[in-house]
Amino acid sequence: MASFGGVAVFNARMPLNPARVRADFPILQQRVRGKPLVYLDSAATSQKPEVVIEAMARFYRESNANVHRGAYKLSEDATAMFEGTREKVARFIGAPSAEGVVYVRNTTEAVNLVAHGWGRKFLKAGDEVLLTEMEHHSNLVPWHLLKRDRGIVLKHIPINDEGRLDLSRLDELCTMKTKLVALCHASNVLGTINPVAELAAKAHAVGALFLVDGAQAAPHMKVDVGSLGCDFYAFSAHKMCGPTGVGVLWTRPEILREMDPFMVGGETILEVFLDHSTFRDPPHRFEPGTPAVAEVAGLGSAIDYIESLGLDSIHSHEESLAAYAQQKLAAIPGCVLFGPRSGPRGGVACFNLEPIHPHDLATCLDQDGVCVRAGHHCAQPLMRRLGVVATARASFYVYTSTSDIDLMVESLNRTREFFGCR
Ligand code: C6P
Repeated sequence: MASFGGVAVFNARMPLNPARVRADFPILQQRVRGKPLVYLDSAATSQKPEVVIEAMARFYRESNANVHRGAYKLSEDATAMFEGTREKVARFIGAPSAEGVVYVRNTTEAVNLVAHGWGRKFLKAGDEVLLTEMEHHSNLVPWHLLKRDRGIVLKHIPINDEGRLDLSRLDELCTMKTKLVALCHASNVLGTINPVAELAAKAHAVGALFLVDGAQAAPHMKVDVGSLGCDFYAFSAHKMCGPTGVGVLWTRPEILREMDPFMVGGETILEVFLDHSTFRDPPHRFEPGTPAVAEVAGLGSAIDYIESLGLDSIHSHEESLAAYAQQKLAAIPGCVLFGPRSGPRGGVACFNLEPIHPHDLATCLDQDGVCVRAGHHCAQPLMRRLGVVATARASFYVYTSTSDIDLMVESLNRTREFFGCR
């Protein structure tokens, strides 16, 4: 919880004060090459507030034990925290119960779990999976393997030049042959926020299930899987102030009960004989081996922290930052911006500064303590659609301020001078 003198200072309706929020993040207090750290790569991973770091350290100092195994108090306490956090996660995404909440390592593992546990069991040759042109590789490659192994057909909703989904051919693309529609809630490259509820209704109208990759949405806006109409919702703790190594796949329990486990062994089973085994009910059937217990403690603390700031406040803070960044970047000669310039969007500004290669840009910005990502952002098909091999990307979170963006822009201008750009 963000607190000053132990008192919570933000709520859902208050605008964020990034300078105060920044004080909660020990890593942001440091200087890099003698300059204040300007961290603009939160879409890759967010920084962690002291409360989250402390929750994990406290778990190891005071409560460390394996879960679901020990008949002693330490293990019972660890199990209570682990299962209590599962309920907190369910509340966080508006799920009616914790039964559908499976702890995984990250969003990538979550999508793979759906492809293996549901796709391999229920999809057959000729069945169609509808994706989009703006997907992260995590929501493309698992389906490529099912195309290879099961003969499923992949279709893709194109994007328009603004960087939003072009839904004009949706009736052609989403038909009775479609068994799953799977897309990102928010793009990690364009910042586009997709019309998830509308697409869920369309998917369900043709009898398809609906998967949402929420990696770039759950940390930044209020998610309600019920009103969005999701059957699967995936996200990673490390992008929402939590630790690496834990993520969530939420699945509508009726579907989860029918899915096959993807990895099996200890924890997933009811009874094991020498030649066969029987499996536990969800969610435990899908959580093999010793889980990331301390990381789950960190995830619980991260949810408390971002809820104390207010998801609505976080979203409007980032929307204003994105608009500010686009305006400042557009004023730099040679700057090409990608992604929607108006309407709902997330806290991402993707750009190139011609003729400088984005990797060179990122290296020069680093000299000024400014961290941005450069590359294809694990979205190669989208890069091809944009006609580039790579871009630079600045991405924002609760601790980002307009002065961080100003420092990036100053550094970009110095970089232009260094490269002799006119
Ligand atoms: N995008 C980025 O810099 P993992 O790595 O499993 O926690 O998240 C994968 C993932 C899935 N979907 C979307 C939309 C994402 O943005 C990401 C992660 C990072 O953009 C790392 S490539």
